[in-house]
Amino acid sequence: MLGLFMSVAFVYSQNPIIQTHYTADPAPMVHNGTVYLYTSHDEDVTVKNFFTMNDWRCYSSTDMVNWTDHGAVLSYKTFEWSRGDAWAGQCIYRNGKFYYYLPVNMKNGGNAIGVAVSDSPTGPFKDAIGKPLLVGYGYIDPTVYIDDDGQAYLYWGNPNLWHVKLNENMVSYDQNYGIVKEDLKDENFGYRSKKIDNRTAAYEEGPWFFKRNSKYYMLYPAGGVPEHLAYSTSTGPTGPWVYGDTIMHVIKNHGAFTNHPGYIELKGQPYLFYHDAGLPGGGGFKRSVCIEPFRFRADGSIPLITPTKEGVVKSAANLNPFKRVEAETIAWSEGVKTATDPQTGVYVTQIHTGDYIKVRSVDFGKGVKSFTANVAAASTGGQIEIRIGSTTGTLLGTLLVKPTGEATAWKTQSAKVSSVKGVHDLYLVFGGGEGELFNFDWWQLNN
Ligand code: FUB
Repeated sequence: MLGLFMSVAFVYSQNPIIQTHYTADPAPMVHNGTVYLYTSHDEDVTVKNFFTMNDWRCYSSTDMVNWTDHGAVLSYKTFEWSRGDAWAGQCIYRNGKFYYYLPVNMKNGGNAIGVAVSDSPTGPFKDAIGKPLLVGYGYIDPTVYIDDDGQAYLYWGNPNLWHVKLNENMVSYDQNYGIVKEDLKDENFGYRSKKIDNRTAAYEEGPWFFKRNSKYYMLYPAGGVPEHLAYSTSTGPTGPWVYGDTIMHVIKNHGAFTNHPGYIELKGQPYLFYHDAGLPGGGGFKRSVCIEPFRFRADGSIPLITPTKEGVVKSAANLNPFKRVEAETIAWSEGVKTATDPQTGVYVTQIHTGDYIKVRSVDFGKGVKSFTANVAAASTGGQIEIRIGSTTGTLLGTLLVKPTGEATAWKTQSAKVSSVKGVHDLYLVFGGGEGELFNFDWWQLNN
């Protein structure tokens, strides 16, 4: 009954955009037309009623509605000098490498920012310098931006806001320029109505720095907790900052007392990324990333953005189902989780009867003849119904998933499907007996 209620409630949902894990602190990056979304990760089991965060995950999309899970791309253990607390970071591309700036706690308990590097946006990442890049109390939540003249800036901090000029190698900073601390005044970072700990201005943490049309923007959670999102602008990369306005009010759902902004523009459409606690079981330590498209005003100011369940309504591209589509490419799912296997990478698991995956804007072209899936089932097996429009929409065909002997003994299996043309939302609806049915690696349609 609860399942039925959830299905009805979520038919039109796109937010939160990831349903297989709790995700927080979105850090989107556009690289060669693909959006890579880096997130921190709230564990399913919260320890000592506090942030329980061990690794960072990556998802990608070319259409802003279907997100492919690349799994955990690094953990706090990547930094040998860290003891945990994998909080909010940001990744950026320069000179053929991806630099990922991440806050963790050191083995002695102090805050530090590390930098990891990879040749690929989806990792593996390794510690770039084998030691912290920056160490200091409140040194969390780094945001990085490379200006048009090639100078890179790293801002960070709670409850203060600091910045450095990164050197071109991206793994050290200009020691002569030093570490600059902002003077947090109301006119720069908003009026703080909740006066705690001698904090001034509304700025709290989680800055997101970018430039658009020669204006520099700083988005940030503000006000103390529960946090709203606000922004400031500047004519230069190092200020002076002028307070803009609130861009998202406090989200009143299930106690997400933090928020965290991320921003990209794709195909001329600006998107605000943030987090709430909107998944079942969600809360302050079980958050979920969401997206809202928006428009800047003509003067470059940012309007108030309302958090919605619909999120991105118009996909930025159609999905081609005639080449391998990862099962973990998902617009919406219920019941399933993802896991990683050394042979096949990320796959969909914990599949039970009634669970489903929705894939949006699938272009069936001039028609389709069969459906192939790479699956593994220790003993039980089950079935995948291939439907369009909804979980009870037109049934194109059913793949009977036969046991393959082991939970990760992958085999392709196929079924005939009745033809359909044009663009549709595809639903893969799972069925069978009791318990876990099978694991699911990828699928494709054949014509
Ligand atoms: O996710 C842990 C912390 O909560 C982040 O570092 C902050 O920005 C807040 O979202």
